[in-house]
Amino acid sequence: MYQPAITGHGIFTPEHVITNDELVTAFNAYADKYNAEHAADIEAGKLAPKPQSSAEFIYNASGIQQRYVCVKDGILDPDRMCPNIPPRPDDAPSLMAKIALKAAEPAMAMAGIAGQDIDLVICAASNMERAYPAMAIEIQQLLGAGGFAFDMNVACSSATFGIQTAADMVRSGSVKTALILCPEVTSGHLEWRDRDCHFIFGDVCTAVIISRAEDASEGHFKILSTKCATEYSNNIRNNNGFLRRSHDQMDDRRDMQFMQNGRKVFKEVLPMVCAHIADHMDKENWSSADLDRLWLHQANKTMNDFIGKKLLGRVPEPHEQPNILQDYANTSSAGSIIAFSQNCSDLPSGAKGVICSFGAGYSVGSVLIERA
Ligand code: CO8
Repeated sequence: MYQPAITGHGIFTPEHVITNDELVTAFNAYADKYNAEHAADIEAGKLAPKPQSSAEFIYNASGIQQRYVCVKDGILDPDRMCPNIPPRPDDAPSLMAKIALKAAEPAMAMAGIAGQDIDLVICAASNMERAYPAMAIEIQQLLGAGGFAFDMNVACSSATFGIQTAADMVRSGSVKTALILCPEVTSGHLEWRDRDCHFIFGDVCTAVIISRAEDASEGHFKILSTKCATEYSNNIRNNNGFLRRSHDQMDDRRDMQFMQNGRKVFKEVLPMVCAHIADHMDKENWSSADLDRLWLHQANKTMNDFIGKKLLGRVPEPHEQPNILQDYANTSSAGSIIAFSQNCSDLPSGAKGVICSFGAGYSVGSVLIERA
């Protein structure tokens, strides 16, 4: 058995920013247009008018101030309301592979490895650009990596489930060096025409390298323990699947994009996550005093504040439970890894922390780490 460790990590942040104000201005123009076009049906009570969105509501309800997107063109156009991403020919790298390479680069530099040193690539994200061949195999080829590669989708929990999968393989010796990528082009499956969710997501890609601690340079993070759990729920759902054509459902239906009952998710997932992390720490004989840092999934600031307080038994200092969602919004599987990557270099040897992601499924994954 080998000791698995996080030996490299990196983030690719897209260049385009959309602030809450920009988003709300575009949404409200779309809503006004929709209401004018459907005035007769709205007047007759056959259709509900589209209500206005509000930047103040967005910040107060979520803590989000802005989000990054791979392609801004189209999203703020009241006649389109989704990104204008041209299709790519089959012999050109896919968008997810392109951003994955950009996140892999700094992670590999930190780990001091080249593509050929990697023998497992996992593409772990909440949606894949195509059904097959696997995105991960395309990335494996572009990196010149060996071994094998596969995709996995556990929505917002994909990163921690990917880390557990890779860490177990490194521990057993079946894999020496794994790269876990979370390329999230959430802008492609977000319903920008729905004020309940149009503000929630942003695009990004994260990369984590897991290798044997014995081969790693100073400053790596030993993966001491991982724990994943799932519990079926329809409260976060996207019905866009391969049976669409067979169901005669090729029209632009609402349920072909992200849908959620946010209030229910909030109420049901919060206790699940608190209990999950507490049980995991308990199992490893960690008390709250052992915990130096919490890198939580980035969906909602109030949610994270609650979890931090529950686990530490007091209000955490900002550096103990760093949030990044004010800048990135919810980036699905990537959020906890961005929080980790941007807020771990100051930790001294022996410091302990938990990376935790949670979301659709429901799913929750936690990773207990210690700085070498
Ligand atoms: N502007 C103004 N008012 C608004 C807006 C808006 N933009 N949106 C909603 N309102 C209104 C509502 O209509 C409602 O009005 P009323 O009281 O008259 O009915 C009122 O504001 C309150 O609405 P909510 O109850 O919905 O507001 P909340 O306080 O619950 O906040 C949140 C909404 C922020 C969504 C909150 O519920 C939340 O964060 N919940 C947790 C969600 C969560 O963690 N989800 C995880 C999903 S991510 C995941 O698993 C990955 C999925 C795959 C990725 C998909 C990528 C696209």
